[in-house]
Amino acid sequence: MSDQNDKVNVSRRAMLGATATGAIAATTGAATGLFGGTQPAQAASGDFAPVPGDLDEYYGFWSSGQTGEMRIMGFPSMRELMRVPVFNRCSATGWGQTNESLKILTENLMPETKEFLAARGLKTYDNGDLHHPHMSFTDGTYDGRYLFMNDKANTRVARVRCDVMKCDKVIEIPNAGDIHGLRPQKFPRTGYVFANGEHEIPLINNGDILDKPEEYVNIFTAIDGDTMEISWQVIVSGNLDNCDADYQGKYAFSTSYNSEMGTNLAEMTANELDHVVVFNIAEIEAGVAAGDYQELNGVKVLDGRKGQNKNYTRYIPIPNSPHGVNTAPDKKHVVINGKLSPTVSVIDVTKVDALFADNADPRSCIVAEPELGLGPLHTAFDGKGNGYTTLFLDSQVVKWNIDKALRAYAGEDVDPIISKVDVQYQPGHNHTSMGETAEADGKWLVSMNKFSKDRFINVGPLKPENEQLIDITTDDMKVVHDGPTFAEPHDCIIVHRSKVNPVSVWNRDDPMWEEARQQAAADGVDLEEGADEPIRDGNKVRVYMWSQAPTFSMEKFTVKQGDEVTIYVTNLDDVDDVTHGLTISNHGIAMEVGPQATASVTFTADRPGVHWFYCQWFCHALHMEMRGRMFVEPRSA
Ligand code: K7E
Ligand code: CUA
Repeated sequence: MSDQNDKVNVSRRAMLGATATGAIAATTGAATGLFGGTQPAQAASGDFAPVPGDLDEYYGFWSSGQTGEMRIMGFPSMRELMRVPVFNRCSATGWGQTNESLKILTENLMPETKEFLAARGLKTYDNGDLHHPHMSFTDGTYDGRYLFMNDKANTRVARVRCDVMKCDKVIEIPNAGDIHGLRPQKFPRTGYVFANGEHEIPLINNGDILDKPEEYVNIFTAIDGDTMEISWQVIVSGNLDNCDADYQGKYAFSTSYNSEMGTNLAEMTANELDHVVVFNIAEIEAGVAAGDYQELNGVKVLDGRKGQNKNYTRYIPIPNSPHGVNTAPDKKHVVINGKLSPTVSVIDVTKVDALFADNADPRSCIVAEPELGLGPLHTAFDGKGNGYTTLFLDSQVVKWNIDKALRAYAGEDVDPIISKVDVQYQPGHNHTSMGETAEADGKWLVSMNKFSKDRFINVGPLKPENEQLIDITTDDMKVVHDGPTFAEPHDCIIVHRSKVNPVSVWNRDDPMWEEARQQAAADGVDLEEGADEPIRDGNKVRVYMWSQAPTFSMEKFTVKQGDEVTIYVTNLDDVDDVTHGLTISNHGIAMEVGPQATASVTFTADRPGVHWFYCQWFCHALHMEMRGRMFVEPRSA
């Protein structure tokens, strides 16, 4: 451990120590260091090893935090297979630059956002903070249609199509402040995608209210997963962190670590008890139908704050600053992870009805509250009645039995903890194979650790994180693999490969390039035939090319300085793996063109001279020769 690391640890310890409750202090004692425990020897298991040519049993869909993309991993080998740009700008694929991607990224931005960006010469944001990727459900399990994900940085939610593994919708969420927790409805289907606004802001955030936190609110949003339109929003008391839905289709649950509505650390952590908000979906839908809402930025906003005497929400007190919410595959229990409290709180969803129907004591639905260790953040499940909870401060994962926790809470002398394993280090999310569905299979757990510390050779001050693969088929969990990752996967899901069936070649009728199709038709051009010469329309010039390894249909074309040029490339190759690209030298332009896809890019040709365009996806023995010239005639000529 270097001095520098020691300093980081000390300041983190001091920070958390200063805010910890008495409950934590009592259980930590002096013995538990932040990096306590010894490292286990690496188990020699052949199961996970990436044998060349072997295919993985699962898809892992990984977030990437502040990188803004989604990643596809082979699991359990933990080989990174693909990066899917979503909120980020991608140099390889042209995401954020092609007309097709810009349409998706801009069509659902609010008018004032577009104005704000335009003033800075931007069409869309080129950063994002993607925390939570989740697949659409049908009847309590993954259905392979879509993946949904949040952008905490710029208050957006996106959808990725699982047939082509490309993003097809990005929406900005009005009224809410910075979307964090996101989960799809599990039953009967998705259905709704629930999204939590984490950061408190005025409901109408136009500058009239500034430093008056008492007038700030937080917003819970339900999005229609089929149309990606916002169905409704609910104003809540306190902030919103993570959420999950039940298997009955009745409720969604969101944690609030800032029930205090504080604006600094001391205020946010002041109360011993924060809460979980329960959203009653049928009651909210009835409220919408009855017109009990205000319309703000085109969205129906209901008031679910405490003291409204409405049946939209209930607030369940939970010990200090709860973070993760995880619904168990038994379809009955929801685990709330305490973070500053060493406990998790287990909700029985069948007891939640009484909170709404009879105004029962909100805590009456809590059926267990086992003390598991320091800094519980997230819980995963094996489908065999056990939970696996990450302990951030202890740098451990704890395996515990739900039934034993219920019995202990009822007064029986039984210890719910089965075993603990050290992880390296500081775990946040964890996830089990199929673990957030009714088909949790209890084979694998991945622990997503925020620090890698001494696990890899030094790459400078910015270190990778470390994701550890854990065999959970036996009671003692075995760490079998370390996997470094770049900034910063928060969360992942592990989906059996039978649930996902992507295509290898695009369908020519795909809606992705509908605008290109329409423009070509207007120009009398068949996208697959291309045009021999650029088509001029005032100072707008359209170039239609096809690509087929190793040639483009045009070896040269001429435009005039100042022209607004759009180049359409249709890839006629229709075999797996033969992706082409189009890069225009010294223009900052590059895009991917998948097999049978059409892609387009628009730019102003303002550099007179000879500029080569070339294919940047290695496609053929003569890939280097796959290039042509763009002549830009000077304005004076
Ligand atoms: Cu990092 Cu899910 Cu954003 Cu917990 S969240 S760790
Ligand atoms: Cu086409 Cu390289």
